[in-house]
Amino acid sequence: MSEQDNKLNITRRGMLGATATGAVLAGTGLGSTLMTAKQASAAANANLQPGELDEYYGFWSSGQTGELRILGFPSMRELMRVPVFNRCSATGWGQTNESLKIMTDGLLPETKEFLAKRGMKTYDNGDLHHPHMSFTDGTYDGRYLFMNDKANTRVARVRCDVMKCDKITEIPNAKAIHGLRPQKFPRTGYVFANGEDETPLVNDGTVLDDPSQYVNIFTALDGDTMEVAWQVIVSGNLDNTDCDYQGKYAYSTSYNSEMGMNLAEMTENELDHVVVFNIAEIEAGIEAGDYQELKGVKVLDGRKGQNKKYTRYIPIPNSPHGINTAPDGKHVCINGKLSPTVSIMDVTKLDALFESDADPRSCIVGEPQLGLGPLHTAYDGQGNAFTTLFLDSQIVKWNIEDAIKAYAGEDVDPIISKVDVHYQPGHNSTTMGETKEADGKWLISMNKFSKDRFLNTGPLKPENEQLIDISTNEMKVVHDGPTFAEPHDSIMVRADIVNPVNVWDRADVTWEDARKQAEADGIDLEEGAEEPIRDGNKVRVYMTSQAPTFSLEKFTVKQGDEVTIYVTNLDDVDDVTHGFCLGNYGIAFEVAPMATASITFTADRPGVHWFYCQWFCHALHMEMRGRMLVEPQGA
Ligand code: RUQ
Ligand code: CUA
Repeated sequence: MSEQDNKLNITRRGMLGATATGAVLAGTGLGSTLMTAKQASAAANANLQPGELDEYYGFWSSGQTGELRILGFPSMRELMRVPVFNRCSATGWGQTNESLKIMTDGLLPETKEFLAKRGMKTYDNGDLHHPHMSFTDGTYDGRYLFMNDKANTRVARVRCDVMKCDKITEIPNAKAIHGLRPQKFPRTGYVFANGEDETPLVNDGTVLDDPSQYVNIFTALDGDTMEVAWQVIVSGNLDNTDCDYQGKYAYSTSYNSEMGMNLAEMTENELDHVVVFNIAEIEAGIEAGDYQELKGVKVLDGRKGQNKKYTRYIPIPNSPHGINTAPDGKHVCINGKLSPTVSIMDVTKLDALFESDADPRSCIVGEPQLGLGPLHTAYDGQGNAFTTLFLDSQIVKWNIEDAIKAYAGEDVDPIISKVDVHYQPGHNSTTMGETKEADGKWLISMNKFSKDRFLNTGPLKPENEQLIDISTNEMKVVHDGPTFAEPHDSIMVRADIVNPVNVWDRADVTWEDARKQAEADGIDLEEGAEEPIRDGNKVRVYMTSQAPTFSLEKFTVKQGDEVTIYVTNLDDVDDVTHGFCLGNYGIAFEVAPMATASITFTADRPGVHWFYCQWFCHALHMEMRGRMLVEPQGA
């Protein structure tokens, strides 16, 4: 954004009767009587009438549940759960051949071996913190969503056309992928991912207590292929990450610059840092061969004291957490966590750090004191920032330019207003707030505790996500939304950007393996086969579904056969999803309109076994069933 635009924003903000007045009004409680017509109408459209559609899609993480959630926003109605790192009983995710291929293809060979010894094909848990959409030219483009798994060091991608996960990549060399952001400009491009836990560079069990051999790893994936593009070794634990609107830099907060192994050691220093990654220099370093190859990845050394142009370390008060680039394309807020401050970094001053070795703190242009426990900052696109205060249980609205002026010595208070939230907020997000199209309408405060806000559910309580109208200076909580474990982060995307299909395309790659196998068997997936195809002790059953019947009402296999069942849903109709559930075999999966899904299992229980459609599809849904006969061995 140009200087001029900034001035315009200040003027507009001035006209809304901002800063000092706003703070005074909020302080005296008078602000609450000043609900404008605009605010009243904004609050109204959070309560949609039956049949009305939301203005935004909300994409929610689910923490240790391991799935992605889709909400209608601002109504906060949960629309869908997309299984990613977890096992899903409804859809068969983690059980069908198609989902297992996605879940296992990107695992490291050593992980596959480790899991196989435990009788597992893939992990069935994950810890999904940060969902973010792909960008083109600084705003969401509706192609993909990317997300991290802190528990098992993976990054996943969800296709926005069908809202299903299509790639999961385990990140080698790093441990515990936490912060994650897609490149904003010119497009995604890279997906940046932080390794949070430090481990010995060669982690073979021979090193425990020698901190000098521990490293942390920053990873860039190629968002198109989901392969690791390069990695950089850094000093300190990487926490959250973001990148600029110019395509030049990514940056990560880093705590534990001490590389300590316990709490006392980790919080010893007064200053931790933000690591700035120079993308062009890193690409040049790879070109020049300045890397070591570790587990098939080109790894550059960007540690402190290496004096390479790959990284710079900017001192920031103790243990910074969230890092968020403002829609002005210029400022980045680094949230203090243990410090009551947010440090404002000016990205236009980063070139000097790399070119002339300027003082690393020279890019810090503001450091307002906002309250206790600042964790994450969101934006309204009008020059204002909204920061969560974990310890104060508040959101603080403040003005970026005023904070910069105050840092330069002017007598201005950047704080506009504060609102209480219930309780202990972590992330917050605003509508379109992490893009250059931030629109300043809504903010969600994602609170870690709900205590007394809902009917008691026993010792385990839901979290509480509070919808806040930010269309005026006086922020107003308009809705409480309880959620199950444990959304960390969310994005709100204008509905016109997201355009999923209603029916699968038969040419989709998801069931490519099934199509090839059918071709080899001389079968058309859309027709199915009247009899199972036998190939030694491997048996393949091809059936179709069309409400309210499966094409096979019965089939026979032998005890001990390895059976693969393919179901192709021929219902070319919106919302006519069928399912396939094989009783007492622990098998169930979804087959959406025009999709193929399959499963492979050993038929080791003799007898008659009913299979049924487990997705309500028709008045005769209960009758949509059939039998598998497993003949006993030796019969
Ligand atoms: S982090 S509560 Cu996992 Cu996003 Cu800040
Ligand atoms: Cu098909 Cu229920």
